[in-house]
Amino acid sequence: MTQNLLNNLCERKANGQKSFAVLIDPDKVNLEKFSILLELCIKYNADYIFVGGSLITHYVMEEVIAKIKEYTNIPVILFPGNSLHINNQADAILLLSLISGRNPELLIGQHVISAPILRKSGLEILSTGYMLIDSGRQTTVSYISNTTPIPQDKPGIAACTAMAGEMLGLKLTYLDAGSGAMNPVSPEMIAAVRQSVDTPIIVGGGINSIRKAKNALTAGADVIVVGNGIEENIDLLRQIALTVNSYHVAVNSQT
Ligand code: 1GP
Repeated sequence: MTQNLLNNLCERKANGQKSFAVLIDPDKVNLEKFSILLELCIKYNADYIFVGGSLITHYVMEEVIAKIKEYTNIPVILFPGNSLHINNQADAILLLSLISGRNPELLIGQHVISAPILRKSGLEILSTGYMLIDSGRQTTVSYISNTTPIPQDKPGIAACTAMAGEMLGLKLTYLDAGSGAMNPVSPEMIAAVRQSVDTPIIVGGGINSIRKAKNALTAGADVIVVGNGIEENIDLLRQIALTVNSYHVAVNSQT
């Protein structure tokens, strides 16, 4: 199975290059206006398009991915809530093990059910230590996953959890405050995780301003994921893309 995206993520991390993933929740897509969003993703060089969510009620995943593929070659990475969200039109899947929680279904159960389907799918498998971080109020993902997020003021727990995930062989670490989070993952927590693992670190949940994006990137996030903020203000896509790009320029000018 190819590991192009994983290799690319690791290379970017090694070069200090930051990435921007636009998260598309199929439930919230207006297929008629979708082309505008996709054109902005192309214009501002979004690095990845994540598709998914913890609860999908409108089964338009197929149409959403087909439309993305019609417009652009930006890699489409599934961000699934469960095994029903596997779709082999995408390029890759974040195979999430919810290591911050103690729900065996989301640590290994769904993975066992999905393994033969994934093997046949041709999707690149991105094994990911997925950690939910408390954001000040309960999010859909913590309710649906039936897990307790890591307290936001306990960076040490996050660091040890990420370390354990890396020791178990997980290739990426994803710190998520949950979609529409009141507070994003704190810079202190991102920095603590950064010091404890070598995997690329993905950070998302509640990043809805340039300031919050900068905080995450400066603290050590390699990829930032933005969904809700762009749904509310489509211009945020441009703002975040330019912010991420400015880190790239800063790195290049040092060399
Ligand atoms: C949620 O990390 C993602 O799982 C993105 O969150 O929708 O709040 O940007 P937002």
